[in-house]
Amino acid sequence: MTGILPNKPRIEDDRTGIDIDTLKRAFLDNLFYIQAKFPKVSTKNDYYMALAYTVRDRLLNRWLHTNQTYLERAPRIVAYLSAEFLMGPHLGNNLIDLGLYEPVKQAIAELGLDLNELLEQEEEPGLGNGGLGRLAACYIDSLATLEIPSVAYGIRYEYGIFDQEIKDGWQVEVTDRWLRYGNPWEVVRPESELMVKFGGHTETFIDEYGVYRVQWVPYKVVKGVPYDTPILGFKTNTANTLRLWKAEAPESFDFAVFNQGDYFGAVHQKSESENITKVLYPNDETYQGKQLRLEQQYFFVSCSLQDMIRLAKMQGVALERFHEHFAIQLNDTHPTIAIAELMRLLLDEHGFDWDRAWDITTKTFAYTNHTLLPEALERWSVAMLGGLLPRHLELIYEINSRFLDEVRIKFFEDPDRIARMSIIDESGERYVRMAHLACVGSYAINGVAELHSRLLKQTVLHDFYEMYPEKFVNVTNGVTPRRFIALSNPRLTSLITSKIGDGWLKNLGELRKLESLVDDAGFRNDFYQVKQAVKQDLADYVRANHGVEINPESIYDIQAKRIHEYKRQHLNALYIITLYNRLKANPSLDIAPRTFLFGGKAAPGYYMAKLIVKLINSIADVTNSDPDVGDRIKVVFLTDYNVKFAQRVYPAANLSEQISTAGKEASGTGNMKFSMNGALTIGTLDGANVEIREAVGAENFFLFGMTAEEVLAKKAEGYNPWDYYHGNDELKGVLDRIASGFFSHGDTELFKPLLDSLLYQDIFMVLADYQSYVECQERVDGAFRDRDNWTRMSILNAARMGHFSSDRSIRDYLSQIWKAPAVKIDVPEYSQSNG
Ligand code: Z57
Repeated sequence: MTGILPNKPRIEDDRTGIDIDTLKRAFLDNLFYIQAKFPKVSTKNDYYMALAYTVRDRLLNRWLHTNQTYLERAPRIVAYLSAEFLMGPHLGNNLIDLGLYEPVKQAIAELGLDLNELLEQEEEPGLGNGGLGRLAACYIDSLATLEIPSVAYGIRYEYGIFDQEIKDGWQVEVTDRWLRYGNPWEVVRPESELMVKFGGHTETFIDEYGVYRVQWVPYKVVKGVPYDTPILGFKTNTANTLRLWKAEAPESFDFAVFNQGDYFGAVHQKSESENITKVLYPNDETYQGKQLRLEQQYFFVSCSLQDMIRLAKMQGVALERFHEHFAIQLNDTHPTIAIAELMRLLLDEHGFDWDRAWDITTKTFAYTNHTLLPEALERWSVAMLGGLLPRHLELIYEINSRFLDEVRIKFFEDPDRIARMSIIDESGERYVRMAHLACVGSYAINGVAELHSRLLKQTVLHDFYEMYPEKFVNVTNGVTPRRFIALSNPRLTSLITSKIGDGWLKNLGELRKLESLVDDAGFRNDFYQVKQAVKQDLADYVRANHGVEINPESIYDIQAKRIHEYKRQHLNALYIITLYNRLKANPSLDIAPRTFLFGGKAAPGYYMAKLIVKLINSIADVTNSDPDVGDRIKVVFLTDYNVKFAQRVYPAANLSEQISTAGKEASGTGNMKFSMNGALTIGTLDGANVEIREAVGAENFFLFGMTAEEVLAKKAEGYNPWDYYHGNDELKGVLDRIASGFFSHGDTELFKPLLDSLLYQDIFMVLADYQSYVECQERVDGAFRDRDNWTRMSILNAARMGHFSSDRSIRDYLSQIWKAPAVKIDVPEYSQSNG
């Protein structure tokens, strides 16, 4: 549809201009013409929306030119498939990326408003649970910043991760209605809808060339509608796309035909279709096996692959060369059904033969593993998968049978290995092991930190490593410094920039230039003052939202992450009780005052995690009001930890708690965000902690606990937590204190499940690491009293974290896995050429 229309519309200056007066005029214009409000009757949200549209207008040039360039030049594209994108608020980030933060702040101030208050209005898209979803968000930020042609595909959940409330110390979940006031950052593309089939059966037939073919006769068809959000690069013209799919009922599937006069049946079928993208499953690291979840996965995967094939065709790229055109990254096994789906599309819909289709498929996909925890590994019952995706089950069987033939040839006379490696688990009820399918169907398999990648090869994927050693690589996770330093910590950002210029935000290695300043007493003082100011901000927030007074002079000791037994929030809690018991025994004990802050959500069905939340709140009730404790210990459970709130938390920390059982945390990424903002870490040799410690220097890191090898050895020799309980009076005193009902108004039953789990199983070896942790915390206490030396260590942490930028991670993916070159985007000056 080009015809005689000019390719470029006339763009009003008010939609592109960035001088203060134009920004003010544009803001008022959007308030009037989009929000339909005068300032007199406007709410804060109206102002937020007017500003969001003002910023959106200013990024559209970049976005449309990027899309047009990709369409014309058909470059190699990285497609990042993820069931979760935990984006956090867009407005502030887009202002930073466009370089508009300061002028917009001024324009808004001149209108008598406060930019921070408007930023606070944005309801964040919480379309993820935790680390995995947030990693995807950091990666698409870096892909755009590095000018890599890419597209991110996912699900537009109507309800993201639940909002957390705390009632009587317990977590209560509230629906996240993030779309309630509209979403100014997305553009719906109804003209690009696609159809996805479910259920039914397959039929065979001989086609016009006499070739044996299969066709899938579905039970139902669901429509996928794409919603696009621009993802800006930092100070580049590149604006890539996050394309999220919403499920709807297809009106073309005429209900009247199928449900003669059955109005209610038709409406029911409509709501059933829309159910697919209704809500994000709120479990992090536990697999549930729910059919709706498989429907979500297949739905977004099928839409995305069809979309890529459509684009390739539009660009005249032959499907034989699909793998040259796209590198598809599978973010965990959640999108792994894509391997069977691409086979189906190539075989059944595009007439390829098996060998060619398999060759293309296995040159297209790469798989990232994010966990070794057995409870997180996805396995779909054969009955369920076959009921929902009958053709895919046939294809998976065929893939498996060919794969097992190869295993037999490579490792002849090892039948155990066949059973262990089979994509189908046949030890009881039959299951499809998605990680095995991912390994067989991908050309690269990566873990997310060096230790994790090594353990993957040694344990969970050992057989696959022996089969395909060349597929295995490591890519250590990283985080975006744009959101987690520039946007979160403007004070630190100005201080750094005043010393080393502003190149570091694109090239985080430049932070190393701060190292030499560590001997400059003036700089140390400035750095200290920044930390104190940010701590004061958090104190104000905590007073306003929790009614608790916390002391900015105290150690801000923070553990912020999903609540999970392997992350051991309860080990932290045991230390708080240890200190409490010591203070009760010796009220004049001299300790560095500490504020223990916790933030994080528990999966709604994870009983033990919810009990840990209750325990922390119960301890807080006691310690925060006991006059013997005074100001020396404060405990606060920060409600509803999310990306928006995390941005307040990371900059304010002195001490970052990274205390998972060694070998259990694949990488961790919060550990990086804290350290970049000058927190010291207390941590085990787990995940990326190992590499962080190497980078910042062992003398600037508080290490404790068993190593992953020691954990495995202890487990093998038969771990008995009772030995630790009976062998350590202080530990016994802590556990007995909980058991006595001291923190539960005399109720000795409340925390019994938690105590029993520690004393009778303790699979995460909390008791075994307790003493080492307590001693390490004593070193922290001592170190904090030397304020100037603490500041030195803090500076060195920030200065040496350059390696953990997600830009470095993406460069690693590019050189080892994707091999997709950057493409520069030209954006002609609209206001001039249209003048
Ligand atoms: C999730 O957030 C992670 C792994 C999973 O298997 C699932 Br499901 C959710 C996390 C890991 O626990 C972190 O250690 C890691 O840093 C993060 O994924 C990103 O790789």
